Amino acid sequence: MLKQKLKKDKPKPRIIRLFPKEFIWGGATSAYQIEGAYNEDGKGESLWDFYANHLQIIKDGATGNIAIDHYHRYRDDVRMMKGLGLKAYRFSISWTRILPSGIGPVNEKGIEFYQNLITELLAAGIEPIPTLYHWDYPKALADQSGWLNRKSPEWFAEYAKVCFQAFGDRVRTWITLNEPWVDAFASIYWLQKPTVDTMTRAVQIAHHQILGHCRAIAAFRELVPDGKIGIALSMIPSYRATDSKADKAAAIRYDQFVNQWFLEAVFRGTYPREMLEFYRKKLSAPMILPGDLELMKSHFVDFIGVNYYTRNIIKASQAEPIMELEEVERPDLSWPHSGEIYPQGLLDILVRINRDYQQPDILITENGAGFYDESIVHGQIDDYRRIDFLKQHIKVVHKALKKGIKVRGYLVWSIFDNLEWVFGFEPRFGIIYVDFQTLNRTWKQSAFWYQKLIRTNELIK
Ligand code: GCO
Repeated sequence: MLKQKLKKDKPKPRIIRLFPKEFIWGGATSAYQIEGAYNEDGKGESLWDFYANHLQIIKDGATGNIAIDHYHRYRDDVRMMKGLGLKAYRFSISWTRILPSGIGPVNEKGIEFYQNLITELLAAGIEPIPTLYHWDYPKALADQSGWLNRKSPEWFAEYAKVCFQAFGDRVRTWITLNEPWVDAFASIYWLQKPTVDTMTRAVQIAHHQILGHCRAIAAFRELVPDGKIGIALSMIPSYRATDSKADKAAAIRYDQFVNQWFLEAVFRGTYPREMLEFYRKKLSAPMILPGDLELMKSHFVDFIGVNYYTRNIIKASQAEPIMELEEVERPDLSWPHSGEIYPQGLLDILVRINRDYQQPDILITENGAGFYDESIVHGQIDDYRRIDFLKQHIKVVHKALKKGIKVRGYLVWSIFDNLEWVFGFEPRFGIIYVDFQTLNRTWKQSAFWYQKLIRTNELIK
């Protein structure tokens, strides 16, 4: 009896996971999703400006014209980041703020905005980590077939050079592209339809993006010789639905389609052979010209950015005759927005990258959860579901560190609620709540939680 009572009163042991002193806690955003000021100070039109304003492809006709007005509020926003204790901030540079037509004349006002932002960040002790391209492609170049144009890698490198020259003396860590797979392929599902034609184009676009990435790295080595550069890839580990041979093959192919294609390109300068054959048979793409593979083989990343949200469960299917691409079994997608909560998938991906590509430096460049039903109640936003999500994934990061995997940092997506592409302003991903009418910012409970995690450097469960 007494024994039992004692047992009951005993506080549960607290499991404390300590992170290395130099671990980089941070947050991420992207230009189109937060900046607004879509036509101010000489900024040129981007494809997303065009989609939103002329094609109304975003839910409820929403646009990024104002977004969360970060362009005018960046000082306050950085102050909040400082309050959170962030060590790093990943943002993206709007290509058409710098080069309104994509190539050609530089817009000094655009340069000035990012100089000011970088100054604020450095003064706040926050490392700036810019992404050069987070999907807001210059409309003027899109009119010349965009990434489909054989010149597009060169265009991207020209823009990258301008950025390296302008900011390279103060910015050490860079990211070339955000999620080329999503940009090239997922956008087909959002904006068009998968057909032989659209898929053929997507494969070619993905190839040109990789070439652009390599050319940017080439320029980087010259202009910012002591900096580090990487790419942010959407990693979606794929698991077979059953043990059948067909499902197994389908899961492997899906993995090559989404993950391995890009991993091989940036680490080994090549593409997975089977996938290449598959594409060639179905689509007669990609067209790889002499010199392309040589370029890919001479410019590798210094680190890999992993964007992780969820996994896919794959079963073989006749459902999509175009690609005979596998069917993705999606669990309830309504909660959270980003899919099933599956932290093990993050560990699996980290273990695999570590094993297959000589233990590279890894930065978690995005991880987070979006919800549709958050609101302020009595001045508070109790987003316990997000806290739980973050805890589960950060726990996995700690596990990876214990295995010796070189995860250098973790950037939560996102610091602020923002414009979630075609889904508009409905799903909220921020640890800071934004009232989209007044644009007021309010810390959610997850922000307080994250602040404490950063301050103590320990995850307590
Ligand atoms: C991404 C996108 C982000 C999204 C986030 C949530 O890189 O996947 O860059 O812009 O907002 O992923 O879906």
